[in-house]
Amino acid sequence: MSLPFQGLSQKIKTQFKAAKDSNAVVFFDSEVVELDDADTGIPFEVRYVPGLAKKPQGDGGKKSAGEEKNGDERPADPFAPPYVEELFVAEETVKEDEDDSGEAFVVLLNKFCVVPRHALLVTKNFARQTAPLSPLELFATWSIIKQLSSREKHLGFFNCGSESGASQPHKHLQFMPLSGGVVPFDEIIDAHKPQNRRSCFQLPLPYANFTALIDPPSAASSVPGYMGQRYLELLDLMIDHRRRLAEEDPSTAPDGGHVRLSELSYSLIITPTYLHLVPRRRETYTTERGHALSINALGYAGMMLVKDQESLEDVKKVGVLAILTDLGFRPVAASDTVEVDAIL
Ligand code: B4P
Repeated sequence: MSLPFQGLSQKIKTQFKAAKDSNAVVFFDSEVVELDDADTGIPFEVRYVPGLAKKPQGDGGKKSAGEEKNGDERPADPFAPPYVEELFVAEETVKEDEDDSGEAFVVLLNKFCVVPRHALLVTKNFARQTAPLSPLELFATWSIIKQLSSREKHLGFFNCGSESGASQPHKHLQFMPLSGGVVPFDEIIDAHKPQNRRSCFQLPLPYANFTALIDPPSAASSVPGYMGQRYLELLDLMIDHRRRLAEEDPSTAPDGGHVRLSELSYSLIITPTYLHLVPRRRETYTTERGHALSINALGYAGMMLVKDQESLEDVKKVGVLAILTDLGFRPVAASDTVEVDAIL
């Protein structure tokens, strides 16, 4: 069995060029500022995108801002068929094995694009963005990132929950090429990987975070189950962390006192070699001069986005790590390595 979405790299390239030329993709010019963190050595980058300040909030963009509505005034779902032809790249039903009916996915270009060839994997049928990822969703995303990265390094991400920065409720994962060829977190993750590569681990950072290395089995049919298992281990650590945090500090307990997965927000980063999950306390950071910065999973991959010059100056002053810390939860475990032996 081969990996799904073969030949995607060329399709995205061709489609992106045509969509940009026809203005089906709204492309925003940007400038990248490197902001290395002195203590951790993480080479954070801040992308300054002045044009995005003019993008209407909540624009699903299927037609123009707010133009297309359902009868009940909900904005239309931009990831539901029929697809905008210029943004459509590929469609495939991904299966675990030949007997499996599988799950259908569509790859679309990101309509509001800051990095060329930023694309989305969306479920063909509506699924909620707050639902946990299925093994096939993870497998499809990981397969795409792995294939695309053989030409140009790519990163995948998933914004889950009300505090994660997600603005679309239809389930979607995103992937984009890395302009610098590295994820700012690659080095610190490599430096702290445990001897037992099966153990999930926490990086020594001021906010809770959990990483699982990916060493997939050689048989492609076993990869979905393997990916699902690694992800479940991270979810398990996140739930356990929230429970222990609430025991220590009841003010951090979710409403109603019970930790429910469907109510937790988190940022998930997916690369060919690891999954990195950060539980989210808040979506938005307010800068010294009162600008609201919505930080999605890319922030926790070390790539932050600002839409105005004052915010850029404020981020430089306070530092990216301080912002990520403010929007995450404090870590509970004293040790930087957490053993997970439970099979969920
Ligand atoms: P979500 O999971 O809902 O949220 P998001 O990535 O944070 O993007 P958001 O929509 O909140 O935009 P923002 O101004 O913060 O993702 C939905 C995705 O669907 C987005 O990529 C969106 O652009 C895309 N989309 C919406 N309508 C669409 C349509 N009709 N057809 C196809 N795609 C559609 O950020 C603007 C952009 O900058 C986003 O793409 C975001 O991912 C990206 N970005 C954020 N931080 C970045 C960084 N550090 N570097 C590069 N890009 C960055």
